[in-house]
Amino acid sequence: MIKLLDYGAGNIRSVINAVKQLGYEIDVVRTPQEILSADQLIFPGVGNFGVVMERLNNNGFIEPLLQRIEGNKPLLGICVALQTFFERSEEAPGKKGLGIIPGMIKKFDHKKLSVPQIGWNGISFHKDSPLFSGYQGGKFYFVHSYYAEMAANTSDWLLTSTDYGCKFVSSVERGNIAALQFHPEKSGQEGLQVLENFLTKNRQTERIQISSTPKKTQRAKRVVACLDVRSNDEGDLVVTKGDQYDVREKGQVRNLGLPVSLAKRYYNEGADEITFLNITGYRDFPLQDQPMLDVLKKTSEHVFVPLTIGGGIQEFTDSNGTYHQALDVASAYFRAGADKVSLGSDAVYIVEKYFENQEITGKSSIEQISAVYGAQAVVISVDPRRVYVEGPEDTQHAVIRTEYPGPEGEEYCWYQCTVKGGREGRDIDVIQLVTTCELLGAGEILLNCIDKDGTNSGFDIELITHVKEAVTIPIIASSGAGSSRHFCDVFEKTDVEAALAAGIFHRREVSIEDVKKQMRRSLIETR
Ligand code: 1PR
Repeated sequence: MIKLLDYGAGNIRSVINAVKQLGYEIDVVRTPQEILSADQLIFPGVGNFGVVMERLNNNGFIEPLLQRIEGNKPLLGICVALQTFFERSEEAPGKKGLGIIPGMIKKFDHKKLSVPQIGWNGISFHKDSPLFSGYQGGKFYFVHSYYAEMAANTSDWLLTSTDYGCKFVSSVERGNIAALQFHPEKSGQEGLQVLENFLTKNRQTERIQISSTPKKTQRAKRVVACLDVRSNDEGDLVVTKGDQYDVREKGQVRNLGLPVSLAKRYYNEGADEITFLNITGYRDFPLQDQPMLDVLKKTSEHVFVPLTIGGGIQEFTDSNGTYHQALDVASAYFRAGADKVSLGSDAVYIVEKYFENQEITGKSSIEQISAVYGAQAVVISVDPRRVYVEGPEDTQHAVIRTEYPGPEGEEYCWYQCTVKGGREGRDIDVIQLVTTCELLGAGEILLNCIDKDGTNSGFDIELITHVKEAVTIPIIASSGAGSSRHFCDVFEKTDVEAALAAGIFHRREVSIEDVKKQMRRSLIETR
């Protein structure tokens, strides 16, 4: 009788899949009574504190949750669930939390570090717990903008802390009640072990060495594997890869493998995250026929690191005249197992509209998805291309002076945003795009570069530096990786949190293990 509390937000499939992978049956809680009767209850958390509390309240779940906690009946909270244990959150000041632990949830307010924290970080123990039996010292996957403060009044609950600019509470435990700020279901083998420890009734208590002063935890730079997916000419969904976005070779769509099996391979090789881009999504409405949803469902059964999906996340009226919001498409992807959705073309159109009207309507897909699922679930995939100019006075757009002059020896360029997979350039530059998307509630930037894509010549460090200076949300550098050294270059020369490659991994020229080995040799923290 393991139950999962479903209150309608976010990706619960991942938790279900992780529990099943461990060999247990799990069922979803549908009534308040089941909250009390379940032997073990998992309370997953994705999204906004206020939305979570509202949904718990509307479903009549608050009272039985409090009773269960009072009765010390096994419960494991994940992510926002940990935050709901507290009294209030800066994320939704008008909403009350469960109030089991005194205190307020605060927003990270850093000058130097990106917010949200998205990525792998360590934990430091403040007491023993069988929940971490077998722990080998690895990192866990965190994704949050808000955190529980370390305060004297949390001390009887405090299990581990983590550092991200400040020290915060990364897990709590008292008796049979525990909650984790990180996602065990997305933290590879180490995370599955924690879940298994919770589910195993006769837990072996194995003492963890606790240092008297908790040591500072180190966060890792992420290595992301990207799978560009589309139908080939035979109608099969394949992973493809372009040169500067041209995916055809001798007229045929390149076929570099099947999406689900490649994703599994990358998970086993140690990818910190996997991204699927449905590259023709802008023209084939994703909810019409559903192969990408199936790819996600199957992948999330075996892959326990974060999954991002992009392509075609935009509003749409289908052939029956039925209107679908972008939020509907995103919700379908989250239900199928995605942790984040990425918006490409639609983000450019939204920013164009914003510059036309200079108003924040709350109605764009970025704002809507962010309001329901949280900023960390909204990635903006940017497809920029260089436009060379003689000097800054030749354009209205944000220029850089480049070390790599244009065809006529031009020393300046700006980065033009494109839509429809690079097929159409628009009058928006990359800085306008990323700053407006951040303002509207996006949580991360996937920064491609058409000039570099598929060239194996290294990341466009100039572009990445230009964008990194403009936003505070995390950036995934993409396009051009040709060697392990290129990953070290981008991490040494810029402050990006993650770097992504496609071609070199698909063609087995470089493995993810190779990249991580090289990073460790260069003293760059990895998972
Ligand atoms: O516009 O919201 O429908 O989203 C479409 C998505 O599909 C966008 O994220 C866009 O980047 C992507 N896309 C569209 N056409 C292509 C194409 O290649 N013809 N792929 C495409 C973009 C770029 C990267 C690639 C890196 C690394 N792919 O994701 O994986 O450049 O490659 P490399 O390591 O081999 O250099 P919408």
